[in-house]
Amino acid sequence: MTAKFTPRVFSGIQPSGGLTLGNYLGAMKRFVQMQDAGSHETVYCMVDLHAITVWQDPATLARATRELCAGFIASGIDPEKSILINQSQVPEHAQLAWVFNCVARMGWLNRMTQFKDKAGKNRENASVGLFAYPALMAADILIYHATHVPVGEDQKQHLELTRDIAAKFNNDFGVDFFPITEPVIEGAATRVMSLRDGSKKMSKSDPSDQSRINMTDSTDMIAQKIRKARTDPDALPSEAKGLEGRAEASNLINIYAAFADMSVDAVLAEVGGKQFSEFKPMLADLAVAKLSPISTEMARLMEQPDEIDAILARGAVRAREITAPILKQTYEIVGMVGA
Ligand code: AQP
Repeated sequence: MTAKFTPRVFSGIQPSGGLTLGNYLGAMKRFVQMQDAGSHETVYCMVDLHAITVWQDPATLARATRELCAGFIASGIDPEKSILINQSQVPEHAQLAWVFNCVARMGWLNRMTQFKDKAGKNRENASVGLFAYPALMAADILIYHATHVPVGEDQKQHLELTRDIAAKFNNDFGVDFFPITEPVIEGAATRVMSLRDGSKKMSKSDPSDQSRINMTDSTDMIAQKIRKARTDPDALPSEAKGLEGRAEASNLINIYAAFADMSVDAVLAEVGGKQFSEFKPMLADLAVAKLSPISTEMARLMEQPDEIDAILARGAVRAREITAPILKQTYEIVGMVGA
């Protein structure tokens, strides 16, 4: 079904706060690998329209968007090799989302666990945008006819919905227009967990700053957060099987494996038998070695906001060469006069 489509990767990150280690290992690091592999065109996006599905202070949102752009570049995204954009600067995302709001069913969106988690008990007070979030995400992907989407484990359900929307659109209108996109959920860090609670995902909106490592944390702060990370009293096992039922231990090993580009088994072969008091400083040293060049570069780029804005403006022009014709064809398929 996807054979006739140009191999193209799309993925995005919300500027809803500072970048976390979860975003970096689960998404950004893999975005760079896919860019450098050269087998696909790559489009990466700051999804500011998604961020406003919950309240954002305007000045903070603008700063977070530029900081996220700096994070992409500092992590290795090359705005010449990849198309790097801010979602609201490419209006076809929102235009296609409206069409998809009319394709997606209430029942489908009602099943989305992220909406349930984020809306909490007070669903009546959640924004309509938060409910419709997955239809906008489907539009983000399909406005590029993207064939592959690298994401963390938490986005799996939204990717399934994207596939359902594409299939229903194709079926409703008797076309083979949208690809059935493949999720790419790979690597040791598809789900980085909170440092305070191994059952919760590490998240930029967690009220506890100790629960996460921010990409802008100082080296001392990174080391301190890892030292204080919750663990159990047992020594580390020598094989992955020994991590079963030990969520916090498993999380720290996965983080190490992702940073070191090693398998979990290879890490455990090295550190099995060690106490956390010995392992945590090893992890802290590795995290600092990998993250501090990125945060230094982010800080440097943040001193040049005009350069960041120019990169995003150029990205939007390149993006619209792809998105404008796809929106036009969508409107023609749907029957919009003047498309
Ligand atoms: N903890 C995580 N482990 C692995 N991958 C993660 N991602 C996020 N957290 C983790 C991946 O990062 C990409 C961008 O996510 P997002 O910022 O658009 O939204 P999110 O998943 O809701 O991230 P946060 O940090 O939890 O943001 P808030 O707190 O604003 O909701 C996605 O590919 C995601 O899988």
